[in-house]
Amino acid sequence: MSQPGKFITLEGTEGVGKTTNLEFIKETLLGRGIPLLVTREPGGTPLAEEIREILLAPRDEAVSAKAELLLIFAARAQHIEEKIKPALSRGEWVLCDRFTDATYAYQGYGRGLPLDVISALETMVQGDLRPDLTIILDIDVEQGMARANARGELDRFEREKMSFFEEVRKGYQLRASAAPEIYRSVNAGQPLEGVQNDIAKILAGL
Ligand code: T5A
Repeated sequence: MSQPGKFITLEGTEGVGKTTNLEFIKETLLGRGIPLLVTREPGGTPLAEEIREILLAPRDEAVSAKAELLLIFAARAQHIEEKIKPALSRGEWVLCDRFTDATYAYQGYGRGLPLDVISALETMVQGDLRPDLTIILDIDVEQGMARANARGELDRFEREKMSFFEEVRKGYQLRASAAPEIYRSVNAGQPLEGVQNDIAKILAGL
């Protein structure tokens, strides 16, 4: 999609430090005078945030992987129409905490749903909207989960088995290696200063 503003997404498995580094990216871009909208998925608008609550709440009823996938794309459709597209057309850059790569990684590689179904929904919901840059924070799954556990109560996704997150991580790595012109992978297992130095170099290149 040709748009005046750039669309940047941040991805990774649990406890990888997205929230921490999102703030760093935001400060770096604002420091350069770039008009910026910071948002997240699932969520980003009141309706999409309600869907997020449904998705993340631990519950006794098993959640069908297909229901999960459709809820995620329902939230995304709302988010794109109401928030992301208007910001890009105003010339703002959009920095989004997770986007469709998370769907490929979690619902595709993690849950085992067909990637071509996800791709069809992606086309229906997004048209030709795709990120200009996706930074994938990569970390050993156990190290990431140790960080997530230390933070407190776990949401419905964080209660999954380690093998689930190994698949999710593999999914991110496969997507990153298939399109190196869009994806940049950062070793998130190193001390924060090192992570942020690597991110700063990527942003400078942009
Ligand atoms: N989901 C989402 C899907 O299944 N499909 C989809 O399509 C989408 C969009 C919620 C869930 O939704 C699922 C995936 C998710 O499970 P979320 O809230 O973005 O999405 O996911 P979380 O991974 O839970 O995100 P968080 O923001 O809660 O965690 P972060 O960002 O990974 O981690 P953060 O920054 O809070 O850091 C964790 C801890 O580590 C420390 C921090 O201080 C913090 O205490 N830390 C470090 N410590 C040492 N060294 C470093 N380098 C550190 N970096 C951070």
